[in-house]
Amino acid sequence: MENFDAENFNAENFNVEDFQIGEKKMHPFCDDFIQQIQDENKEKAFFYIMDKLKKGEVGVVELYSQILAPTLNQIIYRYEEQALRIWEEHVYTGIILTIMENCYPYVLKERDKDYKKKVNKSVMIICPSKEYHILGARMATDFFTIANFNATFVGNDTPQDVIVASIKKKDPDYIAISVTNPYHLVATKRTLERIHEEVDEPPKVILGGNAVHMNKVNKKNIKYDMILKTFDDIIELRKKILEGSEN
Ligand code: B12
Repeated sequence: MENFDAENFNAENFNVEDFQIGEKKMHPFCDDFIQQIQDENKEKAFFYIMDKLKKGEVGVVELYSQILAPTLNQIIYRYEEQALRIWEEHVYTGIILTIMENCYPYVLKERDKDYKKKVNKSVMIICPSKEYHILGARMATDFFTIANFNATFVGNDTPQDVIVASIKKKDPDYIAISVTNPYHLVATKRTLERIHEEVDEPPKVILGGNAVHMNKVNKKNIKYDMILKTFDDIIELRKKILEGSEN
């Protein structure tokens, strides 16, 4: 794909081979977990992971980054196979969302154990309009919570008016936008332009998600302050805020 450009977007430039598919090295629990979700065995997959969390054999950050995300991101298909694969994606996402909802007590436990000192910064996490891929944003929200930010997930497919209105009302310090499909960088760009036009003191803008990390995607026309990818990037931001070197 030649220089995907949010402004001069051409759908014909996109090839599935260009899509980044996440972590290369698989976690040792992945084989079992992938098999369970491919069998669509929600009960087995759920208790497999919950048991590992309960016994302390895996933590939330490791679970999200090295097991759940790569399990989904290893799915890669061509346009022609789409109809067959969408069903699987919905079923797998459902299983993973159930697991993530049940991770909340562990999220708070990890926050209180490792990052007790509050950051005193609020972050609103959204996906742009028409972006239905929700899991990256949900994981990022839990990562910010563990890092002891005041983090709120607003939604996937969030309309521009809703984003602008909630920023005016809630006045967050940061807005984090998770974009999976590069098509949605156009909506992201327009949303950020509107925020800068309509909000007196706009929040700092964090971009994340696979669309943002694709090598050939040109982001120069998008108004953002930083790109973050991993939990460690969020911890780096936390460190800078607590040291006073991030204004
Ligand atoms: C699940 C899935 C779906 C589900 C989503 C369900 C849901 N509610 O989320 C459904 C079935 C709805 C779906 C729909 C579609 N999908 Co889909 N989908 C996927 C799949 C299999 C997994 C994506 C995912 O959830 N990964 C897990 C998350 C957790 O990983 P992640 O996003 O990388 O997040 C990690 C990091 O990136 C980071 N992160 C993410 N965001 C942020 C933000 C910040 C601030 C930070 C710090 C970190 C961070 O944190 C996470 C943990 O490490 C991918 C496969 C792939 N290879 O990517 C295809 C994929 C993304 N989909 C694709 C396509 C084409 C579509 C559809 C267009 C298909 C169709 N015609 O319907 C639609 C588009 C819908 C839309 N308008 O958005 C393509 C995209 C290629 C392209 N052209 O862009 C892919 C790559 C599949 C393929 N063809 O190979 N999809």
